[in-house]
Amino acid sequence: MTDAHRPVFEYKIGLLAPSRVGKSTLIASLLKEGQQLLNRETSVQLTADRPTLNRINATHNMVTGALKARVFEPGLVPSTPDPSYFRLLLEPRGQDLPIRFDILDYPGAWLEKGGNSDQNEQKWNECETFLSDSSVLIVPVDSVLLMDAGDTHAHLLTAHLAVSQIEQVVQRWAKNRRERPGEPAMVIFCPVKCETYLSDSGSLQDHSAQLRQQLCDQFSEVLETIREAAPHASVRYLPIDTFGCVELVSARWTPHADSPGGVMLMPKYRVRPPGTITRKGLDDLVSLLCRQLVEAARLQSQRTAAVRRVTAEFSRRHAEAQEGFFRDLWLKVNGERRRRIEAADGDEARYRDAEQTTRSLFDVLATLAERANGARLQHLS
Ligand SMILES: Nc1nc2c(ncn2[C@@H]2O[C@H](COP(=O)(O)OP(=O)(O)OP(=O)(O)O)[C@@H](O)[C@H]2O)c(=O)[nH]1
Ligand SMILES: [Mg+2]
Repeated sequence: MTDAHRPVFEYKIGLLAPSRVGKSTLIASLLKEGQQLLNRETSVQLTADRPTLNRINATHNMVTGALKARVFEPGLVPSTPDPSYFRLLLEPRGQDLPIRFDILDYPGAWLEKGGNSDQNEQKWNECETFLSDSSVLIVPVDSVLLMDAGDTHAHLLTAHLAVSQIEQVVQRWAKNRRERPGEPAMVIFCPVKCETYLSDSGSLQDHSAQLRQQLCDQFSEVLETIREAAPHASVRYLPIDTFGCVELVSARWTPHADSPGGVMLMPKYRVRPPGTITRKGLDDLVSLLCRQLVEAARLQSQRTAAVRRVTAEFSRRHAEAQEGFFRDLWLKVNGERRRRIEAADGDEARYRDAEQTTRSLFDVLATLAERANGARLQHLS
């Protein structure tokens, strides 16, 4: 979106996952990791507004405190009660060129049950609109469900992963993206809680291929929907450890009235000493998001510059047009010629501003591109 004089770059990032998968934890970790990574390695900084910081710090303190005390309960972070927006700003240092991205967090139960109640239905509709308008969709997937559901409960997996509900939102998103081909379109499947399955997290066994295969099998319809409805969309796979220092001890199905089949898979974790968070994959997620959104901003700025160039050329021609001796004299006397020249100068300055913005964004992109991706980040199509 661009106002008449100043570029405003705003993007939406949607998360798609049922309850208790790890959306809120992922958002909190994203800012923490983003600040560390970008502030350390690039000329770009990531900031957040005060309410966003407060919420993120609250989640972070709760989790780090528990890990230090070597306690890790799945119910540690309370379920999100209401939708909330996290506002992050990506700013090239020393330049007034903010790129804003809004991330929506909402109670995952609403995705499962379309708002869960009559009074929440309207709020859920707003969430759905945000999700379908998002430039990037992140789909966090519970790795324990993928890998440790067991044969007797395998038939419940699709329902517990909310595949059909995710597919519905993705379908609407893909249609929107197809109608706006100049805008970014990316879906990132992020298995979370995968510390136990990947050897780079300290696990003794490497189940990375199995994890990816399970995800592709379970989400095959969603992948197909994206391929058909938005073939230009980029689809990535990136397993993420938001804590890294925990290890699955057991996962048991326990009775739970509200869940599909009346049961829920309850994981039990052990904290690996010294209980310090060692995130994996989040640095790649931050880089990927930043690159995608800065590139989108650059293209947007380039389009603005192209439009402004045409306007500036037209204004200049209009300002300098010879319209005959008496008419030219009249234009000079009544000040119209001067007004036209001033308008042409203004249009030219706006064109140069847009050109400068495009160049600056290109420089930012070059800095971000210097960072090599980790081995976890893969293409899914
Ligand atoms: N082991 C492990 N646990 C995680 C990870 N991410 C989240 N969790 C835990 O999973 C539980 C649910 O995380 P939340 O972030 O609250 O999940 P949510 O998707 O926001 O849930 P709702 O708010 O109900 O929609 C919490 O106890 C987290 O500590 C991860 O990468 N690894
Ligand atoms: Mg939540």
